[in-house]
Amino acid sequence: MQDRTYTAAAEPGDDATVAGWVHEIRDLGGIAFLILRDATGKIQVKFEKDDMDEDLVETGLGVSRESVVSVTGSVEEEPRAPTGVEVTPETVEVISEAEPELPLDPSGKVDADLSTRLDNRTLDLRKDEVQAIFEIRAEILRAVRDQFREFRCTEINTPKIVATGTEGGTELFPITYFGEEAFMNQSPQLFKQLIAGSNVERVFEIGPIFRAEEHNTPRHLNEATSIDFEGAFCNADDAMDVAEGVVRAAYEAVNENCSDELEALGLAEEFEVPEGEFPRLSYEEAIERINATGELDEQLVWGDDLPTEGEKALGEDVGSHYFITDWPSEIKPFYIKDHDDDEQLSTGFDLMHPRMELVSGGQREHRHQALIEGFEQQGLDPDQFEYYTKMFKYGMPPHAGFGLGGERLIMTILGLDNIREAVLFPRDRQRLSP
Ligand code: ATP
Ligand code: AMO
Repeated sequence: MQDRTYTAAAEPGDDATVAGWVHEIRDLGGIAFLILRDATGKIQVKFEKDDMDEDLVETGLGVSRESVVSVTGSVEEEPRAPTGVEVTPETVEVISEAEPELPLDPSGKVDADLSTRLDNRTLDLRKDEVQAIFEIRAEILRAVRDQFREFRCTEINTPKIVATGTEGGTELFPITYFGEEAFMNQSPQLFKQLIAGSNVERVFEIGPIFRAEEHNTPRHLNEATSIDFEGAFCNADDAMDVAEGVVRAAYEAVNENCSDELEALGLAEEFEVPEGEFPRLSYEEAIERINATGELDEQLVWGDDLPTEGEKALGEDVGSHYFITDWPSEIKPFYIKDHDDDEQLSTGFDLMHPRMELVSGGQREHRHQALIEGFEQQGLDPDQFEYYTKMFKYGMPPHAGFGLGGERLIMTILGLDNIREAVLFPRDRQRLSP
């Protein structure tokens, strides 16, 4: 809109046109105020009824809440106004009138449940604290990108329509691709490895992954944003360093650049960047510590996957982010390399936030023959993956990488109760639109 001034930029002495949504109308009798809201904040528009054109007063004060209006007038200093300035209007134009009955109250005075909020995201996003989540999300993704660039990584985009799954056969969404069976990708895993094996060497991708998760939990989505890294000539320790660097960069960026948003979320006082290095516990130490907490009915034995209650107990015990390394080979996928001196033990690792898993990664099996055997051990047909395995015959360096759940990162940084709050239009078992 030409010559429009953002509310936050309106200065005393200006003649300005501000445009936005009618946040509130406060009628005190002889004087009344329209509070106008835009992306940058709110501004007070003053109507002194006796001194103003009747039509102007009627238009400005007769409009329903959440209508879109444009106000032209003079900006003056006014210490009693919420932002210290107010506009005395010369013209008020109603651009788009809102129905008086709203499905959700953007002023936040009436609480709405998450489902109503997600059904009416446009109205929901008019709340400061919801807008703040998505401003912070954008800042986190920016910081993550910058950090990968500092690690000399190249950003890539890999296909989302694929021929094979990688993360276990039951969680694929099948689609039809010109009469052929295809799937929505679960992870850029194989593609990022294929590129790390070229002399691009270090890559990252921020993109959607699709998983037909059966469970409906506060930390699973059916479409999530995966932050992936893969680096040639890296081992698991190197990949852990990168994961730690990226997570820390996200916290630092929020701390440095999002003070208004943290304020809107009521987190300004308590927000902290994690201190010190994230401890690295072996899987064996992890199960011993979980067993020692006494929180589980049954003791874990070597080879068990960690149950959610176990992760929770360990998270409370450690009290910070931590890695779990050296998982049993059997519970890690075919592309994870085993230790050379112990094939029961993999180089796979997870990065945990005390509340949940954030990252999985590891060093990859780069030896062609061992990779083929890995497929067979997991009951997969290596022929189906030939497009991938054949590149391991033409010079594949040792390499390592990880996948970091973007929404889980945002959710844990901001202490959100439900992962759906970190996505504009979440996909879950009940929700396919909007
Ligand atoms: P009435 O007497 O019929 O309520 P009025 O025109 O006399 O209306 P004021 O007495 O000037 O209104 O103000 C009413 C209230 O609005 C007071 O509490 C005053 O502090 C507040 N007020 C007045 N002007 C402003 C302003 N520009 N910004 C914020 N508050 C204001
Ligand atoms: P994994 O399957 O553990 O590993 O996924 C990596 C991370 O992605 C996030 N995540 C999810 N977030 C929300 N909803 C989901 N349904 C969901 N599924 C996964 C989690 C998880 O830690 N290819 C490997 C990574 C690698 O080795 O590079 C992989 O996909 O935060």
